[in-house]
Amino acid sequence: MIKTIEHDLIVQENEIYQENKIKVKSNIYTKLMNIYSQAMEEVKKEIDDMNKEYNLVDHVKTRIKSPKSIVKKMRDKNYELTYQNMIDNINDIAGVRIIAKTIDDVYKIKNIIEKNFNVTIIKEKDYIKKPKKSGYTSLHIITEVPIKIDENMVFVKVEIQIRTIAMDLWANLEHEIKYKPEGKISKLSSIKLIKYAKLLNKIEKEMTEMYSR
Ligand code: 0O2
Repeated sequence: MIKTIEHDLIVQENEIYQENKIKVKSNIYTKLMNIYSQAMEEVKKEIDDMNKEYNLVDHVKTRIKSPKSIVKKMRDKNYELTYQNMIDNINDIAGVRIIAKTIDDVYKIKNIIEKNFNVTIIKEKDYIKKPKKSGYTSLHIITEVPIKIDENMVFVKVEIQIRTIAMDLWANLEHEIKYKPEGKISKLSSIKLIKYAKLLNKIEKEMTEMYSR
């Protein structure tokens, strides 16, 4: 039987009905996050199994989005802070980042996920073919992972970001630079960051050609 995550929880917890507003210190919030963690772990297991067979992955990172980041994202996107809005619209509460060695491997990994994993891809954003204005490159897929809770099957969203080591280096440094305590970065720094992203991409492509020859 297909149900959304919140259905069972609404039945179990009157609390969600009382106000419907997210309360990060409530049981309902903890339960929801546990379900997201379970889904994330399922994906991680499948990646480990895939890697035993294909050896395409350099390393994997997983994280559950912090309450602060969830609330910030909802505010930025102008969503009222309800559980329903969070479940429906915040796709990266459970996040898995796969770091691959080459751009070709990024797409091989995506194809294996699509064909072999027990997940459904519901959205794909290819920031490798079409980088973001900031210079950011990565392949994002939003998946739905079936999780059994009691006797019911629920489908839980997990965002998988697949990128190369070079793309990951840029994204991590850029993130640190952008969120420095001094606040907003200058126009010049933004331009430099775009330039470095392009340079790294060029170096990566040329080195990959040598490597695949
Ligand atoms: P954090 O700290 O990584 O959790 P969606 O609602 O799914 O359609 P979404 O999530 O609003 O779309 O946007 P997007 O751009 O597809 O994906 C957002 C995530 O991609 C970010 O998550 C980052 O992880 C990464 N990302 C996107 N753009 C950039 C960028 O310019 N620089 C860096 N370093 N990372 C980027 P969060 O929630 O912002 O943060």
